[in-house]
Amino acid sequence: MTLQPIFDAIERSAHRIRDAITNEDLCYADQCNATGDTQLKLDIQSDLIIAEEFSKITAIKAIASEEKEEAETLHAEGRYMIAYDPLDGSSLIDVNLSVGSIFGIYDGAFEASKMVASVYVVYGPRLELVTAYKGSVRHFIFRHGRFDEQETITLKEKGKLNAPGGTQQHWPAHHKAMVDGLFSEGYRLRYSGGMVPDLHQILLKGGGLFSYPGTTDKPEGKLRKLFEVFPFAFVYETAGGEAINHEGRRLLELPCNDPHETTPCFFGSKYEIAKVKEAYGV
Ligand code: FDP
Repeated sequence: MTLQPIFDAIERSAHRIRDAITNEDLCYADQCNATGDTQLKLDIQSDLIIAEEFSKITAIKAIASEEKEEAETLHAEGRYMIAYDPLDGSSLIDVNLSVGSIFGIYDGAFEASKMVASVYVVYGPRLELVTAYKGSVRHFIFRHGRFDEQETITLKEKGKLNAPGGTQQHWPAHHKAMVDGLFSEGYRLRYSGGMVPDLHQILLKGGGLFSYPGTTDKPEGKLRKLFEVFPFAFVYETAGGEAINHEGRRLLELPCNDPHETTPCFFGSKYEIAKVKEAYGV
């Protein structure tokens, strides 16, 4: 069964969300999402847009959104389950930095081992879309009315960028030593605070490390397995990189007992992931 109708629905959502980001008010809704973050009206609107587009695709059995507590069945006879973060990094919109949407597509169950594809959209100066499916990471840029395919994305063995997430004050000492070690090897800091553009930048510039560790205030990290971590782990592995947790386990082997569960996570090319393992003793 082809995933093309799902990719097409994501493309339609991307245009509608891009339009909402450009034209709608940036005010807060009077509610919090399932993880306790205050929701912007735009978060809710983006969620509604995606749910509406997915409801038209009969191959989709169920959807789970970062903005909602529970998964929702769309078509009982459908095959695929999609977990998505409709507008990741939305707190950056007021300063006009890039944000994104993230989608993990699963065959039959929301388990990392059942992931068959992942897709993300970058709303930046340009509208871009990346798919990881059937062993390749494809990159599209929207111009002249259509998504134009670029070169396939592959990570080099070793990159140059370092994107360290979380509050430094709360980092464990070995994590700080690892981050400092990369800087002393000449790595450059590239961190906007938006997971989508930060990971996208590392992918397109050939490699590096994005880390979001467990910290004293957030021992299990901040990033959510189902909505952020698994989809990007799938992209990084497909591009020839690696994605692990603080114990050196592949993120795509981790269980997920609650849709909003988080995990410490490290995404990078092989060289930088080896450095993480060395620093963490795993
Ligand atoms: P945001 O809270 O703005 O939605 O998913 C949450 C996220 O952004 C990621 O996009 C980003 O990588 C991370 O939080 C940034 O967190 P820190 O500010 O703690 O580094």
